Amino acid sequence: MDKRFYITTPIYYVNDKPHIGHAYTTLACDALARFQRLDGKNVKFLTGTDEHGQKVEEAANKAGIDPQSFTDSVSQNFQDLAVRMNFSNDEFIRTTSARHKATCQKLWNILIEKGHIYLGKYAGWYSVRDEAYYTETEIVDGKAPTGAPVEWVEEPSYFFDLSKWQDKLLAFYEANPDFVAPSSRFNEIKSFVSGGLKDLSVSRASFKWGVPVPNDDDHVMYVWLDALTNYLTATGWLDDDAGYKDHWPADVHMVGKDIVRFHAVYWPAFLMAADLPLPKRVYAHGWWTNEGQKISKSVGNVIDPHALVDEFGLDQTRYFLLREVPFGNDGDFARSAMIQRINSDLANDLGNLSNRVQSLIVKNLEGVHPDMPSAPTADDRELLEACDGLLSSVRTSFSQQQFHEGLKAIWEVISRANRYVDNQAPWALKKTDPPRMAEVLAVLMETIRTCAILVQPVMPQSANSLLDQLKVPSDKRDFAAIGGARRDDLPVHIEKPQAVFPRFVEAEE
Ligand code: ME8
Repeated sequence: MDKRFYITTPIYYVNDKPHIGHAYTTLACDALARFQRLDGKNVKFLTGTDEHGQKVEEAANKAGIDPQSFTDSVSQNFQDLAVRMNFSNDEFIRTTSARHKATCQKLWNILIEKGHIYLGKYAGWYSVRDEAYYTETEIVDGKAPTGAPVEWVEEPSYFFDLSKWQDKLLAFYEANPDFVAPSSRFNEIKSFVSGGLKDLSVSRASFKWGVPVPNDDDHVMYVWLDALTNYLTATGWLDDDAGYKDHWPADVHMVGKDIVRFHAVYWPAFLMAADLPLPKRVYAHGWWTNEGQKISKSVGNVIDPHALVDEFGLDQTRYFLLREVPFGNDGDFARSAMIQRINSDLANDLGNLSNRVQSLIVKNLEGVHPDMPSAPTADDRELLEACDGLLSSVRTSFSQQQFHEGLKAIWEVISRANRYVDNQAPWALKKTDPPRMAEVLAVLMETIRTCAILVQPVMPQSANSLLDQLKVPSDKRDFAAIGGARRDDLPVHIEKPQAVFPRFVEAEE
């Protein structure tokens, strides 16, 4: 098994505060990074901020602050969010760092040496909001296809010979059918590339806030060449150190659907041109709307992730975002759906199950963890087999970034356990058959232990509280601890449980 795993988020523009969309992408990466660590991989999880370009320069000007101080403060908001959301990124990269700038210049020099960059003149449309060039045919009613305003730009520019990479890109897509997911996004990319590629302007000469082009003070690099290179910077490619060889190519670049073209066309073309290995996968997730409406500053309906955590709780928010919407689809944030998930999936299905079972053990067995049945019944076996099969199905779902499917599979076992507890009625067995009651509680404890281990990537704090209650030692919480052979090492004595997943009650008006 390949033991290393490198996952990246987009680096976010520091023109504004982070919102739910930014939190969502990084959360998905965090869940996957945590999953892979628990599954025995050596993980590198990178996030950071994209601090150059005209959009950031304009935002700084508007705030009346020099761009560096402005980016320092806005980048800090993203770093604070990562702490607040309990993201486990190994590194937070900033594109204004000296090391990153030097890495961009190294890549640039290689592309120059290999003859893939030449000086010319750009005349065409540019959207500052998208930091993207658009052709005449892409303009709709005087706007970018994304709806962003465009301006006419004419300036000297360096170009990357993107047009020469069409066939190689198509051949690469053909040979790597999992390179872009979901497949609908991959089809869009293939048809875009099949339609022909124009050389790409990779420098700007009308402002200064960017990585200087080597040997030409009049130009700064196009912000996307600079930004994409962050994935290499973080590996130590600049100094060719061991980290680079250990971690490149990336296993997953997680992005939103708005920026898949940059990651699935431009980035592989730059890398091929520099003779560097290509990332294994680009996953483009969908967009969140708020109660059915597009999220936008002008509508005033931007969802602040801090506010969600304040009101609903951290793990509740994390669970909702990954469970509610099939990953890859667009999703709508509805308060009622959030409350439903908290009260039904978390408080009732998992929280009550675990409280009920532990309380019965405390009450009826003096807190002593019962032994597994020596001769399990068909019902016992059915539930235990469902538990033991769970890791492999959740692993498949997570490795395809289908987080909602993985969570659904866990909750199917939790529902099964709830049916089992009702059918077996351990509270009644207390009077009629105490040894059988103990067996039933042992099977249920095993189910709760398995599910608690498996929900750690999505709800790390709550899962830990649950595993603390079950007295599972901290070195027995990884995925190697799941399954038949491992359940016998279980601890001995538990105490009266506290609710880990409280119900959400709407505050009185
Ligand atoms: O594009 N729903 O940065 P950015 C879901 N700097 N995700 C959303 C979202 C929404 N409503 N809004 C934003 C950039 N996102 C570049 C990236 S990478 C080398 C450079 C998420 O600040 C989603 O992941 O505009 C999207 O791709 C990203 O934020 C865009 O962030």
